[in-house]
Amino acid sequence: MMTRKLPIIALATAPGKSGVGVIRLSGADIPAIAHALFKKAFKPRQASLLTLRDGNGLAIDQLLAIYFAAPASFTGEDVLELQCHGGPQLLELVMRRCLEVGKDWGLVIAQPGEFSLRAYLNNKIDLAQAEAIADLIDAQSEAAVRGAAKSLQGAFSDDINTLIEEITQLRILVESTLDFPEEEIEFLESAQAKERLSAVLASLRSLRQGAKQGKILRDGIVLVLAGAPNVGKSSLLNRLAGDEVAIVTPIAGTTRDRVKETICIDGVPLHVIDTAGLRETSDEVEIRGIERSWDSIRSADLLIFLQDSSDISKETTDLRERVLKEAPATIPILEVVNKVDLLPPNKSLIDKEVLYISAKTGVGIDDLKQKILEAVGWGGSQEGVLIARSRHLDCLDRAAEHLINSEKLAEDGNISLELFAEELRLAQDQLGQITGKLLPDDLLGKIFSQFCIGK
Ligand SMILES: Nc1nc2c(ncn2[C@@H]2O[C@H](COP(=O)(O)OP(=O)(O)O)[C@@H](O)[C@H]2O)c(=O)[nH]1
Ligand SMILES: [Mg+2]
Repeated sequence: MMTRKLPIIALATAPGKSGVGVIRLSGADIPAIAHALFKKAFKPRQASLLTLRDGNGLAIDQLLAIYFAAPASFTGEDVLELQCHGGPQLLELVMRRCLEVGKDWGLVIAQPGEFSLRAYLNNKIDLAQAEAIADLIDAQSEAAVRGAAKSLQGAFSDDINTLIEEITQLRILVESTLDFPEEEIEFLESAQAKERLSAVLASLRSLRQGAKQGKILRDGIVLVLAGAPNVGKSSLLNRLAGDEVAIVTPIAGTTRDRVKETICIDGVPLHVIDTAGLRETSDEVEIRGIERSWDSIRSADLLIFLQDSSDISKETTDLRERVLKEAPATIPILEVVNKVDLLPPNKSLIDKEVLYISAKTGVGIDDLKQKILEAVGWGGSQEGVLIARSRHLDCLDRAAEHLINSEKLAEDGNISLELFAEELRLAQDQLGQITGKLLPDDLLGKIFSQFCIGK
């Protein structure tokens, strides 16, 4: 069913100067608005070179206009696309003129994500695809672009739908047996319900693994560099970034505020935060900086605790304990010893748990990069990775829980088929939330409001 909605308008391209700026209109009465704007009837999918005039007949811009008739458009509604020249003032005037002319038909400025929302409501794309559009635009690396493009084409949704279909088949079997309670146990055996259930659970787990990789590609990883002053945190950031991002001096307390830089290792975005060295101090500014260091440690996805090879003293041992205590319990922590170039050449580096590097010479840095990727669970391959969000991971986890519950029920000799069927249904609901087939209303608003205007 198509929903007939008031017309909306928005700038579809980024604000600022550019060769071309695109303004899109979508909704009911678009042909009438287009006619009022240009005194011309449009044929669908044909570009027309036209002059847009203001109320006094003065030209505003010469532009290309393309009309798409519903349902063959991005939103599934009638759409008018205006390819104007890309000046901010000019685009503002075009918008104003359209709103003035479209007022009689209720033309309003679109809400963030409203074009995509309409496309979703009109079944042009499912929810995972709508999210993939936003992720494609926000993608921070080539791998993220490829993952989002695949999801947009429906690869992620297809996987989800296959799982839903398998669960549906199982439910049909179970529910058709509900009327014959004496045959319940035999049913489970004859229908190989347990085997089929384990197969579904295995596919779900492998999908979850791929989605976790996709989430890493989409959001990146917050990597915090922490340690005492002067151990070489800023030098390590610069080495990882391949650039002089942070100031490095031999003076302890040089870094007073967080320095943040996003780098990519094998296509994985890492938001590296260099922090002020942790120590007791009476310097007001440094105290603030150190408070921020602790805040960063508490919100890290991955922590590097850096020490100086020449100074593994009692204080750093105490500091290490404190840092380990403050960091979130679930995150990986890499213990790294810097400045190995200062060690005598015959000194053996015994501690297997510790990584030895030199931010100055670059020794051990490639190894450290690999350890970083391993620590965050990056599988090493971008093949087949589909972009995903925490929302998707949560749904997959809840679906797995319900499938595990039904597995447990199937283990039980006195299985209740009603409960078994109910757990399957709940698992299916969770999967349906990913593609938006079964979605609480409030969630829909939340998801699309995170889009920017014009999408
Ligand atoms: N020899 C040597 N010196 C280093 C190394 N890394 C950093 N330094 C020096 O140690 C001092 C403090 O470095 P910095 O990065 O500012 O440390 P931070 O206070 O932890 O940020 C500077 O003089 C750096 O040049 C290293 O790997 N080897
Ligand atoms: Mg520093």
